Amino acid sequence: MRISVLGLGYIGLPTAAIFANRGFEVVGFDTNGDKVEDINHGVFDIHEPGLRAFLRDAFNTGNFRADEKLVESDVFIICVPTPIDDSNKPDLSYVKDAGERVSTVLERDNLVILESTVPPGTTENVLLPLLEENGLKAGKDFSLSYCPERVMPGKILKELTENQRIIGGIDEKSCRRAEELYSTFVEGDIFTTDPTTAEFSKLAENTYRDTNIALANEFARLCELHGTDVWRMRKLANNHPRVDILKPGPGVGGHCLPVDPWFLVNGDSGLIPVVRKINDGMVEHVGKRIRDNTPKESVVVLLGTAYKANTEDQRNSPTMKLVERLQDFEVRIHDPYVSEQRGDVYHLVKGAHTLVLMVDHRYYADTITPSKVLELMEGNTVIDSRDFFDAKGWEEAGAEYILLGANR
Ligand code: SAJ
Repeated sequence: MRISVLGLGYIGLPTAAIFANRGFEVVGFDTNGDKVEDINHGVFDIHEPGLRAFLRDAFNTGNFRADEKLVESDVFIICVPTPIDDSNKPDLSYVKDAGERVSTVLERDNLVILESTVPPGTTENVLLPLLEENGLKAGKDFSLSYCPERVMPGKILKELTENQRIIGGIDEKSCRRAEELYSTFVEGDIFTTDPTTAEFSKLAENTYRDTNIALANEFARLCELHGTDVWRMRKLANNHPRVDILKPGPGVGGHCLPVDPWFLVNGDSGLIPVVRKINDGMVEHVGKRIRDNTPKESVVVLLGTAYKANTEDQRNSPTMKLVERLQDFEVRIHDPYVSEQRGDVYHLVKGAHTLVLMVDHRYYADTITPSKVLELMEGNTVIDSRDFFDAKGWEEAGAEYILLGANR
C-alpha cells in the first residue's frame, strides 16, 4: 500500500516517518523543492526530540522518500498549514491547493484523510467538492475522513502513538478504513464520528485550554490589583476537587492555541475574542512591568525566546512580540535551544538593569546562580513571569524581585 503525505512540516514529517517505519511505502509530498531535497538528504529544521533518528530509520527501511511531484497512491494524508490572516480569518488556501492536487491523481477506492486543523464543515464543504472535480464520487468511489492531529510539540513521537485519535468519516466505510490505517501505530483508543464533529472537537480542545489560560491570566492581573499573589492563591483554590486553575504567564504562543479558537468565531461577539484579547494582552502587561521598573535606554535581558519551556519552537513567541514593544531599551535575548541565541547568560547580563524570565526552560534552573548574575548587572531588577525562580534566593542575593501576578 502506498501512502502520500502532503505537507512535510511538524506533523506531516513525523507522520510520514511513522508509516514508513511500520512497513508502508510512503511518499512525502511538499511544494517546496528545496525542502524536499533537504529532507531526502536527512536535513530539516524541526527540532523535535528523537525525530532525526526516527527519520533515519524511515530512510533505512527503503520505504520513504520525499518528492515535489504528487504520485498515485492508495491513501492521501493532508497535513498542510491552516494559518489565520491579518483579520483572524482562516486561510484555507493550502488545504484547497492540496485538495486540487489530490483530485488530479485520485483513483477509485483511494482513501483521503485530512489532518490539518480546520473550521467545522471544511472536510465536507470545501475539500470534498475539490476532490470530486475529477468525476469520482466521495463515499461511492473513494473514502474521505477527517482525523485531527493532537500531538504536543516536544512530545510529538510519543503522543503520535500514545494519544487517543478521533476519526470523522463521511460514511461508515471511510471511518473503518481510516481506523484500520491508524491502528497500525496508534496505541490509544480510536473514536469514530462524522467529519464536522471531529473538526469541532479538535478546535474545542485548544479553545478550552486557551480559555483556561486566559482565566489564569485574568486572575494574575486581578491579584496584582488586590495586592495578593496569584501563585499562592491558585495552589489554595486548586485544592478544591473540581477546580484546576492553569498557570498565568507572559502570553500564549505556539501555532495552535493563539490560532485555532479563531476558527470557531462567528462575528465579533461571544467569549473567544475576549479570551484571545486577554492572552494577547499579557505581552504588554509584562512590558508595562518592565517599563515601570527600568530606566529608559538601559539594558533589559529576556531569558527564553521559545513559545514554551524546553523547546526551540519560536512560533508566535510572546518574547519576540515583547522585543518589538521595548523600543526604549537595549534588549538582549537568550535561549539555550535556539542556535543564534545560545550565548553565555553571564556575558549577556553584564551592565544590564533588568533581567526577565520569559520561558521556564529547565536549563535556567540548572545553570543560573543569582549572586553571580547580580554582580555583573548594573541594576538589580529581576522579573519572573512564570513563578519559576527561587524568589528567596534572588532576594537574599540583593535582587529587586518582581513576580508576575503578585504586587511585588
Ligand atoms: N501556557 C500557559 N499556561 C499554562 C499552560 C500553557 O501560559 O498553564 C502557554 C505556554 O507557555 C505556551 C502556550 O500556552 O505559550 C501553549 O502551550 P501548551 O503546552 O498549552 O500547548 P501547545 O500549543 O504546545 O499544544 C496544544 C495542545 N493542546 C491541548 O493541550 C488541548 C496539543 O495537545 C495539541 O496537539 C496542539 O496544541 C495542537 O497541535 O493543536
